[in-house]
Amino acid sequence: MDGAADSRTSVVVIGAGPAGLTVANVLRAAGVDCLVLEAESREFVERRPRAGFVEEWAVRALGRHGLAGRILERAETQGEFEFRFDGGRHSVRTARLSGRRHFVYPQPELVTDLLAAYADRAGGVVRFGVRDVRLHGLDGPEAAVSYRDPDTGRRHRIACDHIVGADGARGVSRAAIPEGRVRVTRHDHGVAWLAVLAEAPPSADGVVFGIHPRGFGAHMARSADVTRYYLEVPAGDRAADWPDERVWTELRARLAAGGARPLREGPLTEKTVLAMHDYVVEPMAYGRLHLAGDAAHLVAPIAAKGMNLAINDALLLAAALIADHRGDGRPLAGYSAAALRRVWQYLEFSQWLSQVLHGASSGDRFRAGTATARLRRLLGSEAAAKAFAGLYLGEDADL
Ligand code: RFL
Repeated sequence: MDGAADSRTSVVVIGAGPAGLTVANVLRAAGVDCLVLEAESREFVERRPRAGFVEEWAVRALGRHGLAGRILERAETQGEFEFRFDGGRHSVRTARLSGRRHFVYPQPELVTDLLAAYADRAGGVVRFGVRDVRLHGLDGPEAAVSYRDPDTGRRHRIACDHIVGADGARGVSRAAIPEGRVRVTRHDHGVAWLAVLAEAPPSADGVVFGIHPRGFGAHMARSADVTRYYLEVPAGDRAADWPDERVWTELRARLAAGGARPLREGPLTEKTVLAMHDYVVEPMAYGRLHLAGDAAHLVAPIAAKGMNLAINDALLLAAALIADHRGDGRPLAGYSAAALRRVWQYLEFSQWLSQVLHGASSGDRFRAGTATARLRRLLGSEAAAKAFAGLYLGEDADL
């Protein structure tokens, strides 16, 4: 749409996920005007099930902005996990090895907290249910975002200095960048995972990775009465191919080990097949548009990194936008390079873990053999275990 803007703000944030809401909170606290546009309703984004692990550095960083109160109050922390293979159980004590822990905090809880802080306590504006969002003037002197109001059908146009594209993997921001101005690198792990949520208490204390010739299987404690499970499934399978009984049969087989508690079963409330692939957009910015979170990079949820990267991007970007607002454009110019350092570290770690988890079921003797060698090194060498724990907990971002 062309034509005059009906309002103006400094920053328009597209997407009310962890990335967009973190940026909006930090900007508002610093007195930088902003507005959030979200395609879904508030109820929907506050319930969408997804991530569950927040790394300790991310909790501390949110805490410095007053955004971690409820996490620190309510989240359980985990300091070890278990590999199961060849019928044996092998614990990796990540907290002892790295000095840090994972916080178990479901993504909808974090989104609810961030919305409460921004919209309810700080009086920030979020327009929910917006339709047909379009970006304008990305490489000109002033940008704008337009959208259709869901109730009136009227188009609105908001002029702004900067746009934060935090609209996830399927948003419109990335697609607004003209062809050839950014490089998109893709990687396919060649497998899919069936992600399920069971209305059942956990059957182990924390995370269990089952490595099995039939395919990888995982158990992740979420709360006293909800457990997340993953099953490696052939690429192209649909959720409908996996009735509940088939899921439990495979989980029992892949997570079996001497001395392990039997799985506590319950109704499966969510079943989604996730293709395990990654992409990275470089640079993460074009003109007045700055991408953050899954809009800029998708990391297959193999190592539970995506939401942590979204938070890292958001904090770097918010600080850079605040500096720009105060007349120093250098941090904004360096935002993409700074954010990409952690992105590539996490992609590399996810790929490493993917090879360990999927080697046994690959049907390839070389991949299976090297995966076992990695596992044995990790379990047998304190130095290898420490390096692993550091990456698992996300410390080595500045390498
Ligand atoms: P989000 O959360 O997708 O939010 C984007 C928001 O933008 C809205 N939107 C639009 N709004 C306006 N106009 C448009 N045209 C729009 N198009 C979309 C969407 O409705 C949404 O509200 O992206 P963000 O903020 O970048 O956050 C990224 C994380 O959501 C993602 O990386 C994680 O969920 C990944 N992930 C995990 N990450 C972790 O760090 N730890 C984990 O344990 C973990 N587990 C997971 C995961 C992702 C999973 N799935 C479903 C892919 C487990 C699963 C199963």
